[in-house]
Amino acid sequence: MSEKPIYVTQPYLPPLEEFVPYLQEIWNNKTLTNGGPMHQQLERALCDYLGVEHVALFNNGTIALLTALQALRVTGEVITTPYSFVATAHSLLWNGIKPVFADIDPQTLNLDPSKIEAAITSHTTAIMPVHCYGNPCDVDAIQRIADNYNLRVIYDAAHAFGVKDAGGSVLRHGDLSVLSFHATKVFNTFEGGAIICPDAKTKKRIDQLKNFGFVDEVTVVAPGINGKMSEVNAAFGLLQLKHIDCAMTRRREVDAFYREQLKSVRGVSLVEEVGQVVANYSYFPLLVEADYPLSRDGLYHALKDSNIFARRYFYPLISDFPMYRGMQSAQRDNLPVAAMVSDKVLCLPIYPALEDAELQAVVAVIQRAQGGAR
Ligand code: T4K
Repeated sequence: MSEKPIYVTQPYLPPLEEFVPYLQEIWNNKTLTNGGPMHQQLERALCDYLGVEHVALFNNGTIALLTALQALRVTGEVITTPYSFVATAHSLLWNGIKPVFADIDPQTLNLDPSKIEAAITSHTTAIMPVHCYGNPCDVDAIQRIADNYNLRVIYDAAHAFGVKDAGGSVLRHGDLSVLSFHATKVFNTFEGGAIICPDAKTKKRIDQLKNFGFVDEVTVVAPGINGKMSEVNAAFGLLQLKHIDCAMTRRREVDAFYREQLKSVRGVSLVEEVGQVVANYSYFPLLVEADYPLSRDGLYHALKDSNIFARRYFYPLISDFPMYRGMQSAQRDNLPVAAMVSDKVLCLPIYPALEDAELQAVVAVIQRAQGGAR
């Protein structure tokens, strides 16, 4: 039994005294929001760190998703995954777009390209895949489909901060990629998010949309929203960025420890990295199989009894929530892989401040149920 609770994640917080000079600067210049100096600095710093051309900061990932769809004037039907956080599909409904769910690939747990193609209708205008847990989608196959059918691609890249494939940042794929900087993410600004876009013209439209559609003091060109990131959030991002490599190193150690300890536990399978050259270790999902002595929920509760709060990301499937489950594409026989994975998945605690003894405690519960199997 762990003395203090161990949650699935814990935000990385640099020493408080390091944040004070940033606050002092904000207090001095009295610009609190609306694209101030911290906001501008963070956009530039993230372009450099991520290796992308344009970053538009947002107050959270969900508003960034809503705005990305508006920026590309997406309408009609969008093909997406049921195996994600509910914000992915909600961003479509909020825009009056019909989500069409397609099944996932059993290895990557991302949208299966062959299922995307089968879901296309005359109303389809875009695809919204998710790089789930930071594992890259099959971006080449998705782009081929998009090109063949003249569809837009907006990646929900909420989990994919810093992930690279052989060609560079995974965020360069598709028309737009959307990040979340929520407290629970690898890189956080308390709340926050961003749209990554390839050209200055699109960035300008996104910047207008996130500021009510204003172009200048008296001109509004679109029904925009308030999606701006405040100076305090941006300042925290600048500080966080100084520590990110260190935080990532510890995440990698945690991931390696779990993999080593759990590889020989019968009935537990791990999700392998696929396609990334640089991973971000944002989540540690495992699948509880039929030959493990406990059910997935049984293990979830056994961990809870030891003060360890693993999470069932992503259960239930988005397509099982009331506002989606009546849709034809939401039926379980259309989504057998997603349904199976959702019933087996459990995400273990992973964050930089996890101590070795805490890691041992997590693994011990999983091994104990196995009768100490090694
Ligand atoms: N797309 C995808 C694929 C996403 O995963 C998300 C967000 C979005 C879009 C939307 O992005 P944002 O609009 O959120 O920027 C959490 C997060 O709230 C959510 O951001 C995230 N995905 C989702 C996967 O997880 P909950 O309801 O599980 O969070 P909560 O409050 O239960 O937190 C989990 C654990 O983290 C807690 O048990 C303790 C720890 N925690 C949490 C917070 C908020 C802390 O230690 N400190 C904190 O401040 O949704």
